[in-house]
Amino acid sequence: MKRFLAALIAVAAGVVFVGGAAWYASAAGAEPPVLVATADGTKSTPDGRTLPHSKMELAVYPQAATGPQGQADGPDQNWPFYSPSSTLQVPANSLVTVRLKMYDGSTPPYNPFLAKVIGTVDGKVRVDGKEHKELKVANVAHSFVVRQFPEANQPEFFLQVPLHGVPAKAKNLANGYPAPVEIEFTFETGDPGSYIWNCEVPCGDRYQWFGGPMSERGFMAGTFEVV
Ligand SMILES: [Cu+2]
Repeated sequence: MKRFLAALIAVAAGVVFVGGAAWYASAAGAEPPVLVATADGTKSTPDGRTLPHSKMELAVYPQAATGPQGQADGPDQNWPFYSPSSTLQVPANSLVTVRLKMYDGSTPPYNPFLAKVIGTVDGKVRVDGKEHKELKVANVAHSFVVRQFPEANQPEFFLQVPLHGVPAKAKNLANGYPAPVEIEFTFETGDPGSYIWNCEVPCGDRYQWFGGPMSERGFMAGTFEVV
């Protein structure tokens, strides 16, 4: 019986170890394939400089379960996510225009600061063609916030763009989603550096809705390389 117990304990310890390793690997977050901004000629800044221009197409979906690609194997099928990737790469010393289709409804942030646009080239975000310096808190669905690693010794870079949600009453189309809100913003990059981005509104789960997808690459967090 003693030997049986010892064997049982050894097996249990093995299960805990392997499970723990798998948990750690998933917590570390698999890095989705890199999405590189595509070159698109040149563009003028509001202060009259002409810089190389590139563009990037993104979308935010409310649920991985019905998502179009990639995220079907995510840790939770009800998590909202950025598509087609959360691993982003943009060129240095350039203007970059992001066009984002928002398919999710609003999750208002707890603080109106998070509804302000900071760091775009004109201080604005375009929502279905209309320009805004900030959004009504109640309309914010997610946000795109790029920032430093705390210990970083590299060019300062900060960008905060609140993303307008689809109206609560919007009806789903045949593809299972409402017509998306078309969001556009342009920012200027400096010298090369490695940054991270997060959504900063409480769209997740667990404690105060800042867990789950909020800390998972492939969902509401990722890397942002300026090269
Ligand atoms: Cu979010």
